[in-house]
Amino acid sequence: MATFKVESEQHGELNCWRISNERADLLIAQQGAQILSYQRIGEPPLLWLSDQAIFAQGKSVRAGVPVCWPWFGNLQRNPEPVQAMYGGQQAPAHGLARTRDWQLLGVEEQGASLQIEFELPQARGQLPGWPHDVQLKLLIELGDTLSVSLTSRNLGDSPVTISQALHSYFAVSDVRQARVEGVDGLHYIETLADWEQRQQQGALQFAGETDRIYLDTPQALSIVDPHWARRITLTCSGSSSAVIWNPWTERAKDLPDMADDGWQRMLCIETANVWDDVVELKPGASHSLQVKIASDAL
Ligand code: TA6
Repeated sequence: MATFKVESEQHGELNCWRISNERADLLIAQQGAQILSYQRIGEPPLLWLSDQAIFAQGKSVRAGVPVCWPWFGNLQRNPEPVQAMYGGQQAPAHGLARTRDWQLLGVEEQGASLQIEFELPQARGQLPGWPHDVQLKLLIELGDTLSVSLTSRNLGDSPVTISQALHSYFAVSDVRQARVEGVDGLHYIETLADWEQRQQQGALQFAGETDRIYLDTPQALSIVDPHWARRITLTCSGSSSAVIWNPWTERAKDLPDMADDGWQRMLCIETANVWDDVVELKPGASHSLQVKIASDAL
């Protein structure tokens, strides 16, 4: 007996699927295999979908969980082995996977959860400027929690080095009231101050534009949202780095797909393999980057 409902939806130029049951509602786009929204029934949204999101081919949606692969951010800021993998002209920010159509391999119930699996066929040697042979799959599991797992398997005969992230946008009542726990004492790269290395004191509270790479991260990080009386917990594996981002007032004004005050209702914690945490895949090797997202009342 199917307990999940799966419906096709069109959002602008993008093919999407809405998957729902009595506990949660999930919207996924074929482009980028990108989760666009996730809400547990009776709670505010867990993942944030911008009010001014643009649903266009070739453009990542400002929402949910964009998959950054086979590099994160500006390629020029990546370690040399990641840069050396790319032979194209202009390297798009956050790689090549988030703006391409993935193939839906299957939707299957496993006990009380639903597994949705995607593959990016072009990763097998057909990405422009990136001629390596990697099987790239994304497994989304919807149950009591939401789990997202990105697996890269090197099918070629030479090593492949990647950086990557599950660039998750979380919904909060007001970022100025929220805090991120689990970062106390960690070293981080302050990308807004010449990529200087600093050390975090206490929980992270937001008081301005934030764009940091946290290093040697623990398995669990959480977002405490006092107004919504909610804690969102991220449990990560295959990762020891995380990027935390909020554009704040001025950067948000420059983003055409974010309302001028949209920054107040979101923050990104991006489960990542970046900086000195990039992944080298020997021929035949595979790596999975995973985040499980849960929420509890405070
Ligand atoms: O992860 C942080 C970051 O790299 C920021 O520097 C900011 O640019 C953000 O991602 C969003 O990037 P995008 O290309 O999606 O506009």
